[in-house]
Amino acid sequence: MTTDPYQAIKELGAAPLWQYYGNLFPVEPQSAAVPYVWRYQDLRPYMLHFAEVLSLQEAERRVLMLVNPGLQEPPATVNSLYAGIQIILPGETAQAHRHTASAFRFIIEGQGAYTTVNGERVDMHPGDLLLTPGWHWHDHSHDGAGPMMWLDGLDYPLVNKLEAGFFELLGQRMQGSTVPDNFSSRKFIHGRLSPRWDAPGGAHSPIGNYPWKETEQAFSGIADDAEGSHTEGIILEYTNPWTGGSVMPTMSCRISRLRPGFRGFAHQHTASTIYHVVRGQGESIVDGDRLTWAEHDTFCVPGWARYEHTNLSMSQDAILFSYTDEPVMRALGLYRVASN
Ligand code: 1HN
Repeated sequence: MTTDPYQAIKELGAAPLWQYYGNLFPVEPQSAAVPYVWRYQDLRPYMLHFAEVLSLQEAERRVLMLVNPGLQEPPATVNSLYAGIQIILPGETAQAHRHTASAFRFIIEGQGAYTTVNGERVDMHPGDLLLTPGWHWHDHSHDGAGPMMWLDGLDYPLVNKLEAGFFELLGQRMQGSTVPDNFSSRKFIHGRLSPRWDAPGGAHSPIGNYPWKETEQAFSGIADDAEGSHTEGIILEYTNPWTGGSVMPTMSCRISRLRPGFRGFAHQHTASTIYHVVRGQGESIVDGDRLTWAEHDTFCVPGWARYEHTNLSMSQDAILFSYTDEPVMRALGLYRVASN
């Protein structure tokens, strides 16, 4: 053989597995994402700045992406999921589009804005969770006073890795309203009694808005001394009424209450998680990094990172909204936990 056989097989589109084994088959996952906190009080002035200098005619959406330092290109917050903070001003509209990536909004501050999802106008209030399942038309409007800000969550990093991303503009800026406002939330308002006149749905929840006032009621109905989770406190999952499972096939959305002084057990799982602080202050130790957090901050726990949460207040609850790709991991038989 005259030529280098390694060079020759490379030119033939082949590679020696023995040189790749360790990287392709690590003993355990090592996420490219790093533990990180995005501080709302630091980002908020820039949200207001861009609201002043950039119109929604120029930007499809006015959003600051929360980019993990380990996942810059393409930008993502954890391996499979994305978080961003969006701002819309009174009188503005964000034009109608749809994509196969699923999305939700968790409302941070403001009043008077709404989104229209497949013809249903859905109002926004702080603490509400609004769903935009994949391939649903959505546009945003603001008829109130003052800026409105929310956290966007999407699964596009996963959808794009699966090469299943499609995007389409409606062709007119805003959708018409085709059903009564907030129709789906009122239709499914009672979690244990679902309408049976429609054919039961499937993969995603039919509910446009899970209002904060119901979330609060759910917490107030649970005894203060309820055991809760040793790692996440009193954690509730927003459910799809058709299945009892996660609100969307790729993302489970949750809300948890860490009682004053709560100190969670250390824990790790293959699912990646993004947390958003509704209120309170605390710290999470994630793979040895101490992430301190306060109201409206967002932080991440990459897959297989070992983490523990602490509520640093001895008198106030800490309330954490979170979303995770756990449904994907479970569906694929890849969900694993370790807690020693
Ligand atoms: C999107 O469509 C919205 O509709 C927000 O408000 C953030 C981030 C990436 C891709 C699409 C929205 C997004 C997004």
